[in-house]
Amino acid sequence: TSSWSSEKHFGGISDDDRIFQNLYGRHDTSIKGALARGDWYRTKDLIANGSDWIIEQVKQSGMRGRGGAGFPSGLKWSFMPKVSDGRPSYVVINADESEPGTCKDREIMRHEPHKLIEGALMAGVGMRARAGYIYIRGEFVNERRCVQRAIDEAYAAGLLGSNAAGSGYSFDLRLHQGAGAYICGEETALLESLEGRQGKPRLKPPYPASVGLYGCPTTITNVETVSCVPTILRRGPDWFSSFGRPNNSGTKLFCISGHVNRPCTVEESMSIPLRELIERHAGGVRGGWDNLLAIIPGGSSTPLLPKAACDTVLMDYDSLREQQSDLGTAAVIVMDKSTDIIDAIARLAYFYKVESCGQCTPCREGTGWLYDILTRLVHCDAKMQEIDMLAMITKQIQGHTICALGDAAALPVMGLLRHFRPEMEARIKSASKPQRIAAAR
Ligand code: L3W
Ligand code: SF4
Repeated sequence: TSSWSSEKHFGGISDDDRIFQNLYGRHDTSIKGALARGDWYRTKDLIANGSDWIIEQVKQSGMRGRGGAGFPSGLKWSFMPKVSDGRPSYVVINADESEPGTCKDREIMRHEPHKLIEGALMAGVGMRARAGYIYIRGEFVNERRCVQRAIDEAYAAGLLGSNAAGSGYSFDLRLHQGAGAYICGEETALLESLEGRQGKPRLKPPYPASVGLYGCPTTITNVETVSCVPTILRRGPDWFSSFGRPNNSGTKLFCISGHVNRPCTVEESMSIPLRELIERHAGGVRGGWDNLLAIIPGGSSTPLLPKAACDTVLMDYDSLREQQSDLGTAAVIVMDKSTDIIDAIARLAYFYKVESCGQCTPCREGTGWLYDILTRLVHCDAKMQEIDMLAMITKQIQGHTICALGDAAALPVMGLLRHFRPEMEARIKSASKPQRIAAAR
């Protein structure tokens, strides 16, 4: 089923190899504690190696963007202009973490904010940016306080602003709070929102590296991605790429929720087997592995996997794509046999319907149709031909919209059709009503 070698072991990294030493906030989160853990250590010397060196190190590490798309980070950052045409360049940190199941960036902002800020400075120098903005999710009130406190501490210590960290480089960092819209996590909607308009995605190209914030070259990059950079520069790209498989390198934060004994967010090696991840860190599936029904492996936008696939799949881009799913944000949502799987996917369809910005007809109308049909199915009120209609709607949405939200709405339904069609047909044939009816709506 998968191309991985059973002789190679990808899981169980040592504490020393964890980038996020204070992920659970057991130690001092202030600058004093951060300095004691090695943050901001000889930052000036690392910056002195120059912009090209920073980007090259990130490229060599093989790190892929941790916000969901998995685009190679060093390559993306290298799209920024090396010589200014008169416009300033900006780096924007996407802290709008809203993907259902995803709760990793918030742990960094709560407990390791100095990794984020030091990483923002290094990314800023690498991309020759004059300033950085952190766009934080509206609901993250406590996280905003944590990050703002850390920014204030960094300014007071001379680590940001003119001559940041004694490097001779000037870099300002500002925090901006969103208003609670999922779509503002899409990079161009985020820019619109940052500029003071409604968060509606822009057509790409032009990509933000050419025309971004205020019409200037901009790179939008995820909190976890940026926060890994100081450690990559200190320990070297080879250290980072020694974890996981080629094309899937590094350590990674995984968020494990749902029907497990101990839900958690944990840093592990990329390519760890999914089963090992759950059993080692989340106390296993409630009622044992045999009680597993399905898992959404990478946040709500990634298609679910039935138990048989979960037995063997590795938690990386390539292995999950072989199973027609994706690593996404590495948010693992576990569902045991007590789950009404149709109801669960109907609930996600409701989320995308509500969060669609409404610009594109296939997304605006299609997300509503997906939700309506799935809801009828949950209530045993659907007709058999509506199952094919669901499939048709997903095809009409996918690839026909301005941004990835349309695809994200279609993919979970496609996963349901792929793996649970017999259950959908049985629901229609069944005369009895289901026990559980979507309570949250
Ligand atoms: C210059 C090119 N830049 C691509 C850049 C592009 C962007 C990045 C990835 O995210 C994913 C989706 C879900 N020249 C370029 C270029 N770029 N080609 O590379 O781009 P792309 O288009 O592959 O993806 P995207 O639209 O940035 C969509 C996932 O996000 N998702 C999850 C969201 C998660 C959260 C959260 O809570 N953290 O919101 C939702 O759809 O998996 O694959 O920077 O500019 N030729
Ligand atoms: Fe808006 Fe949906 Fe179109 Fe994205 S795909 S721009 S969310 S209507």
